[in-house]
Amino acid sequence: MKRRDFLKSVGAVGAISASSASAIDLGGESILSDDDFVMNASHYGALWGKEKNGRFEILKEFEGDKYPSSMLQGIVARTYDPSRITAPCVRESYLKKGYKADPSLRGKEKFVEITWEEAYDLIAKELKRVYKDFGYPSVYGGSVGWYGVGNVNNPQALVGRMLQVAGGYCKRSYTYSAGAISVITPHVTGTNEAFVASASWDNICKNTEVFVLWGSDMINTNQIGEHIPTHHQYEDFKNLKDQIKKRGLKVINIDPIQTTSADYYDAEHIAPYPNTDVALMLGIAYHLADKGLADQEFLKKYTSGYAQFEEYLFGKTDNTPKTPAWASKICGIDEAKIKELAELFASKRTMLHSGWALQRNDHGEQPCWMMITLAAMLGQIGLPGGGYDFALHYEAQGSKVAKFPGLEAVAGSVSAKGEWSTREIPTIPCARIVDCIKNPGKEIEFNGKKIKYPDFRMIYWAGGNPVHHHQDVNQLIKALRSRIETFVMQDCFWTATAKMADIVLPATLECERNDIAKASNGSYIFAIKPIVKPWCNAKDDYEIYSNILKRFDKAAYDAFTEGNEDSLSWVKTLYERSVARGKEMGIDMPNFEEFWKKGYVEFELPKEDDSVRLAGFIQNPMTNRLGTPSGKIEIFSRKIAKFNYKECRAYPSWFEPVEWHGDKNAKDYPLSLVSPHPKYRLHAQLNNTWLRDLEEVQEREPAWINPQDAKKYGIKNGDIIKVSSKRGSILAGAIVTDKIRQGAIRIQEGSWYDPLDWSKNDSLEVHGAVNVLTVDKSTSELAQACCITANVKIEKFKGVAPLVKAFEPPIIIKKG
Ligand SMILES: Nc1nc2c(c(=O)[nH]1)N[C@H]1C(S)=C(S)[C@@H](COP(=O)(O)OP(=O)(O)OC[C@H]3O[C@@H](n4cnc5c(=O)[nH]c(N)nc54)[C@H](O)[C@@H]3O)O[C@H]1N2
Ligand SMILES: Nc1nc2c(c(=O)[nH]1)N[C@H]1C(S)=C(S)[C@@H](COP(=O)(O)OP(=O)(O)OC[C@H]3O[C@@H](n4cnc5c(=O)[nH]c(N)nc54)[C@H](O)[C@@H]3O)O[C@H]1N2
Ligand SMILES: [Mo]
Repeated sequence: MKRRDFLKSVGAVGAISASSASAIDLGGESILSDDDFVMNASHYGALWGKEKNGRFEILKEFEGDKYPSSMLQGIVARTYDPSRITAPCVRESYLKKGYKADPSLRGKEKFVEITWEEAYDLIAKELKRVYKDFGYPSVYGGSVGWYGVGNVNNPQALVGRMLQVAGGYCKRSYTYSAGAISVITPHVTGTNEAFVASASWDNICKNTEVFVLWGSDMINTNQIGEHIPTHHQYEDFKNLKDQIKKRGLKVINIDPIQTTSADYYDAEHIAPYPNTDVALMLGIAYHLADKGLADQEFLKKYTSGYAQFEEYLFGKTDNTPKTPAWASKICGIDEAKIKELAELFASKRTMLHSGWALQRNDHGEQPCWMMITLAAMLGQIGLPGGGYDFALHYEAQGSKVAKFPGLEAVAGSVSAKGEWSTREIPTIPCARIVDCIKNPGKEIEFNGKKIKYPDFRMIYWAGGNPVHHHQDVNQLIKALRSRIETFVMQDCFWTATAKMADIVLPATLECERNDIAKASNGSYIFAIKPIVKPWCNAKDDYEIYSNILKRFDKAAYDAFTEGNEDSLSWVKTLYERSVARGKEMGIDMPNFEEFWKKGYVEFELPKEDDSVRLAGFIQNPMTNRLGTPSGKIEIFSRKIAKFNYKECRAYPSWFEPVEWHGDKNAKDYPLSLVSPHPKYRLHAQLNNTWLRDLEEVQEREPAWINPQDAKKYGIKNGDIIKVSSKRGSILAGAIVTDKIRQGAIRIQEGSWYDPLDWSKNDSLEVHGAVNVLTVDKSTSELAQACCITANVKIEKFKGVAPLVKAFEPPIIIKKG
């Protein structure tokens, strides 16, 4: 398949051809030499950028990028979007009254521009006050979320590094991405399964007979990278597709949505109700056990506790056998189909691959545990092309990795010893933030331990946008309008979170700074060179923190900087450490000057990678014991049994979600929400560019609904609809499509929050910010991870559609 055809199949061709036209075919003839372009990089890929008349105007895809993402094309536009923050700003009454300003006015007031020196003074003074009055755990520096790329200017690592030496802080544990899987799977297999593929793509392409996309749209989610994507994995995706014709590989998509990946593989679509997968898995497991299809030898040799689980499966513990008929009522898939799946999986080499959406739901620990259990019953774990996987959808996992010396990053804590060395840094599970703000001193369970919430008074958030990413946004806004005395936000744009802050600091974008980054698969180290000067008064994150620390002890400043005055100095230090490590590994690298001039160093990828992660354990489970108490796969966990939790038993099991199609509120709120990751954005990033025109309906985030539901609620394709849950309402644009199952609704996360009236709590949201609808509950006492779910109702919006103002900055009183 040619690249262009591929892009067409993932729906990106329009954007790519438009960009190529502006980048190289200027009037049919190139007027720019390659020398005019500067190397830079982003979450969407590496790029060559060109400045014209002082502005970043032209962008070329990096030639080593195998399948450039259309998102790359938003980078120029975002640089000059009016939503850019142009100077440090302070909320009007905060400037007058400081921490005594009325918190309930957040998001309702004007801002006043101040100088950087004033901003640094203000923050340093306030940190010192909070340390003195309340103690350091009252400073929350636990920003969670994304930011730009670059191993120096990672605002989150750096905010922790700064606060550590300034006097201490409370940080967060885990993420919204993989909170439940990261806590449960170490109990089950001894490994955090979220970030390591179970087998290489080469191995899967050779051996797998049935490939199951169980809540994974890997062709969408691999577009971006935590590090720089080179999209080599799209060659693997293509290879997998070739196996359909070559070897009769079957691809099955188990997802309420017929996804981009399902379309690409022409997969069989099995569409359960959202948040009911554990029941479906149990129904399959029951049929395997009942028909003697479960691999007893495997279970005996490699797992522990299957017998206890089987009692539950057969209903001996609760009088409810988890038969296919039982499962069918919950998940909405025919009983016959459930049996067919069980028999198919047992008779073929089957890879059960899941992304992370299942574990981002209520009791998200269970689908991970249950999928591993199901794979164990099939007896194919550790065999070529079989078993389970939770990582192939992310960061080029499973794809070949280059022999590469690594690239260090400026760490989130300092290495120098000082008065900070003995200070304990408390943590809270990131998604419990609102519970924590509202209930200081409350004790919660967390993975067998107890955590006592600190009394937050000051929040310093850098990288991330909680008003888009956190569930039940109306509650978050109310919490931020209550106890918090000072809220500092450091971002490049006037996101809704920045609008809610007291002190807002403008950070540079990658195209405006010096930095360094690696490719996700280790195939390159990239120079991030400034294409243009920082927009208005923006500064590098590193520079901002260093300057704040100049207001503290010299020892703190020195520990933070390690003698590096600016980003470029760190870039050199980090590169030279790679060169030194390369030497030890026999990898020759150019010196810094040559690297910087050329813009990248390339590292060779191996021709083949035929690895299977658990093969060693399967060959010899005695010498290659897993890191669990029994050394085996734990289907029953004695350790979890001891925790005695209500929402996580000692074996994988079905719990009714807080909201779902089968609960008693479903009459009033009949549709189950799925809010996957967007196709033309990285969360809320790039929503402030023309990329949104590729998807929006009447300027609102699209909401996919099934034709049967559309008919029932009197909605037509293209209508503006009001979507409401028990927590709030948003407007969205209806797309009526049979790519979604009846009874479900799909609204992507990341549309910029836009309340009709900022001065009110619980305002109608008019742009489609889906987290106004979702519920703020934790998955269970075990992981305390986010649970992104909601039951909603829909109606056609009548009247004049409110203007979308999400991308307008607040009113700002300028200096002078
Ligand atoms: N409903 C629903 N909600 C979800 C999810 C879901 O699936 N459904 N997914 C969850 C998941 S997995 C995640 S990871 C979160 C993501 O949520 P976030 O990570 O909070 O979302 P982003 O929009 O990527 O926010 C990153 C912010 O960093 C800023 N930024 C970029 N570069 C820089 C920089 O160099 N310096 C500074 N200081 N700032 C910078 C950007 O402008 C942007 O505002 O959302 C979670 N929320
Ligand atoms: N384009 C793009 N790529 C991204 C990101 C982005 O914002 N944009 N974000 C990155 C980040 S931070 C992360 S954490 C990863 C996230 O990676 P994932 O968590 O895997 O991605 P999602 O899009 O949330 O969900 C994947 C699929 O699960 C389906 N799904 C949702 N609920 C259910 C359910 O109850 N049952 C079943 N069977 N399926 C369900 C969704 O319809 C979707 O097709 O993606 C990364 N990649
Ligand atoms: Mo994520």
